[in-house]
Amino acid sequence: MMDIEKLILQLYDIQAVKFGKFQLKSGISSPIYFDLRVIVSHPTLMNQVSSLMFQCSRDAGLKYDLLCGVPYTALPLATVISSSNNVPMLIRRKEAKDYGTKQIIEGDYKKGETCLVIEDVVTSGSSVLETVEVLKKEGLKVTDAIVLMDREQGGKAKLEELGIQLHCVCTLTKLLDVLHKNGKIQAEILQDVHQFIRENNTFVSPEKQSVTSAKKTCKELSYGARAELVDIHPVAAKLLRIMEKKKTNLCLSADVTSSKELLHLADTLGPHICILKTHIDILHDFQSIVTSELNALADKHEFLIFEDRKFADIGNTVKHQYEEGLYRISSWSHIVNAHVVPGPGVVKGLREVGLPLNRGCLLIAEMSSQGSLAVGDYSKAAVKMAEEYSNFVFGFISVSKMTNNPKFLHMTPGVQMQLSGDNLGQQYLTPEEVIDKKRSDIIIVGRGILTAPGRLEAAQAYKTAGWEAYLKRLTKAPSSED
Ligand code: S5P
Repeated sequence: MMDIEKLILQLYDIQAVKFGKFQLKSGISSPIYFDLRVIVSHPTLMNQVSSLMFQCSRDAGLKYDLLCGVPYTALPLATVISSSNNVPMLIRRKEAKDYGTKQIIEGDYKKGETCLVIEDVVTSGSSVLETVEVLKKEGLKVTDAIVLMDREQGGKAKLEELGIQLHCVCTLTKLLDVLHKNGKIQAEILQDVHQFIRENNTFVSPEKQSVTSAKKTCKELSYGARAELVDIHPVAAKLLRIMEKKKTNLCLSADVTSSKELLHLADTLGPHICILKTHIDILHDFQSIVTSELNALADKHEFLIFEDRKFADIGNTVKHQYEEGLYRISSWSHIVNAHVVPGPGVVKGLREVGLPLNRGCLLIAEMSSQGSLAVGDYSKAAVKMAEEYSNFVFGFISVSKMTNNPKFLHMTPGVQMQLSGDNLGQQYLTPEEVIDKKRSDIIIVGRGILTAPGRLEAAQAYKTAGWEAYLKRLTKAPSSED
């Protein structure tokens, strides 16, 4: 069998490990990057890696009935281990096609059987954990995971705390030593990577948490930094840049019924907002000129337009509702939103129209109104759907932060500084509660501004309150993303 040193040199040769400047999923810039997907193009190496991983499980004396790879990179690794060693395997689907009804685990198993998890790289351990949770939900026992490369950034400790032993074929320290010894990387790179690993440990044990939280160096990303993430949606990037530049996280909910008043609001409050949200169907005097004038004002004052249409029908219907009819929403509105109740078809239908026009969509994960049914598993399904369709969906309407993935934006309605609700079920939170405590990104304010004696002054006050809450959050919140 191949030794670890040879394995490391081969991984380097096929560029499965790279040095430079790479943006990770969390937005953090890393001097090292693993792309172990390329192993599939090197079958001999694939066999060798798989046999090293199997050997690792033997050395640890593990007993298990089944294997399951963390999708997707570890799937072929698990397959080779399974077929070469005659161990049955399971496939975990990353996304159940229609929520709730489709099997999330494929393959035969009995409740109470033990499943070994296979993974390619571990950073914080959260991807392994996700698979562990799914397996456990199906009644399987999971106590161990085998990983090819441990980045030594806290994943092992986190998994251990949750009852999963992580066994690794290779550590980052070993990899760096071998590459340096063989003249593949210079001392400077070696130091850089070591420093990065030291400073970016993702795991803090509960006992240490209170001591270290005060001196954590790893802060939450600013709006501006999030705009530069490699996988950010173009509409989200534009919006985040506007927010950073204009120092505003205020979306005006311009719920007025006259076109003249709507355009006046857009022109006078435009300098203070990042988004103007419309309900175009409440205008009693709609004409298509209104939307072209709105677009001109959006360019003039640099804000985006969000038609709050809340699409909620089958894909084919919403496609027509978005593109055609009296309002031709897709032609002028940068952002729209949709309920997830019809299932993914609603997003697919909207995406067919919106994607070619560079539009973006928000999913309604939670609602501000009393007795809302958008809670629990429903809200979680909205997050999954957003992840699956993230080339079109870039965020959520929600009361609080739904995901730590910084590429998704959270927008929260039901914001007022004075009242706690209205007589029709609306419930209000203050800008500080929404941005600082609930960690949402954008406050959506309607009547808090529209019914104020001075709309301009009120908009300025909400802008300031929202921005101050954001600055407060930035200075204190550590990042918990993978
Ligand atoms: O859950 C929600 C989602 C939305 S988009 N609750 C809401 O209130 N909204 C919208 O936000 C609602 O349609 C309205 O346009 C705005 C809130 O208005 P306000 O006057 O209560 O601030």
